[in-house]
Amino acid sequence: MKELKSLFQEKTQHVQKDLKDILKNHGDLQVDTVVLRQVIGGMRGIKSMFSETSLLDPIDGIKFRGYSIPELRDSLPKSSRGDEPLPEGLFWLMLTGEVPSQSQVEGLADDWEKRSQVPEHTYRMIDSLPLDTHPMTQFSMAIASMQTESVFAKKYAEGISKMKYWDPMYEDVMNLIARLPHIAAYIYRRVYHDNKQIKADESLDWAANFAHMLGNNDEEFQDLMRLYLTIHADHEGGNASAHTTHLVGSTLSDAYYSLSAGMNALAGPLHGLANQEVIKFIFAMLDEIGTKTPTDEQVSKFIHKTLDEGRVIPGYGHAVLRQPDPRFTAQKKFSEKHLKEDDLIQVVWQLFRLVPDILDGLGKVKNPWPNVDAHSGAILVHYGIKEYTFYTVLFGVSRALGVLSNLCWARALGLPLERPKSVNLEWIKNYITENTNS
Ligand code: AMX
Repeated sequence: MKELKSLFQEKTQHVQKDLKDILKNHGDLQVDTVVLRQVIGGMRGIKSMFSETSLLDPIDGIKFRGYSIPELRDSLPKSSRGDEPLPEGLFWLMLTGEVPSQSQVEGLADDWEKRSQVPEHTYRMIDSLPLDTHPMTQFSMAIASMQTESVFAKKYAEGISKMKYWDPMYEDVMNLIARLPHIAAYIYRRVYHDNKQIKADESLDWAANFAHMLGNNDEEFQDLMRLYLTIHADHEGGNASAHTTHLVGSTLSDAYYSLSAGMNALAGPLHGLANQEVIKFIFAMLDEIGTKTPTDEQVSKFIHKTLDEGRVIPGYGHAVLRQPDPRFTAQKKFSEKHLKEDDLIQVVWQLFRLVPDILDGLGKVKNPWPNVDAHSGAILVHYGIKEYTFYTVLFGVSRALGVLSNLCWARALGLPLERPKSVNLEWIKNYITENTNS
């Protein structure tokens, strides 16, 4: 169907040109409470979602129920074997707005441990996929495959009152969170370690047990996982994975469908997949330059070459942030404490010194600073997790904490079906004619 394809391409060129002109000449034209630039430009900054768990400030970064990342590191309960906050505590905080006690997080970890049995058919489904299926595909499909277990779907079919939706949603959410590390570790061991699976250690906390099932019992790595699973958990409601989970949930789809959809959004390279793209970018750069310790000049040249090829610098930029991401800073602090001498970590810091000025020089990038994904890969490589196609799954296990607590809230508050209004080119042109002198 060559004719259809070329016709389509021709049509897109016209609309592209029209939209570009409209943005240039009428981008600031008010449409209801927003401007045309926001209608066409990915809804940037439109306040149109309600989300209790966290709030993102362009300068200060993410605050979870009012707590910044440094404050979380001080306030949340910790394991007796580490310095980093327990993600169980962050989940409790996001769900209730209260910092839990040590015994409350231990109780939550016990509860998740009891709920952690993954249905057999999920393992069989994963096993049926080709080994080279991207781990995010395996992860998303595994989550969807557990939908057979949904308490919400069962209760809905029985005719539950809408006042009670939150209760089966809470049960689904708790069951899902309990099982995610098991599925993720299973995929990791299946794909990269000859399917040699490692049994859970019930004595460990949620993150440390995950580290253990991945195959690393180093206490420093377990602490990294506590930090990692805490800082990636939430970034208010409008980011693509949170928004997708919320949108799908708003149709009263259960937590399994909703999270699986959210993970598909996380799998995009402009979102969570950027963590694998960053390390790929660094490896390609070191490979091309032929050294582990490149000069600033060599690095700058590679960055310019990447931009000249029409590609983005992964790990840099953000739709909301306008400062270095505090999640990047938290990982930098961890690395300054534990991994200062690591060559790859030095390259991450070298990029941090060089990339922002280069991006600024383009004159169009609104935020030239590193985001969360700029740092994580190099740390994981240090602890032996070198298989970067797995990185976004790690992000996903953490992101589930935020988006699933939001799902509980959405059902508890009876938040409605999401249904924004879209408009077409003809509508926009008529609107401009009716509302301007042109
Ligand atoms: N490298 C090169 N160009 C970049 C850039 C980067 N890191 N960040 C933004 N730009 C470009 C955009 O592509 C856009 O170019 P265009 O006008 O030719 O289309 C222009 O600068 C303006 O973009 P923006 O308003 O500054 O950013 P945005 O809100 O549209 O996009 C983001 C935000 C994150 C998608 C973008 O910065 C990007 O592509 N970064 C690299 C990928 C990445 O690191 N993603 C992870 C984000 C965090 C996460 O979700 N995990």
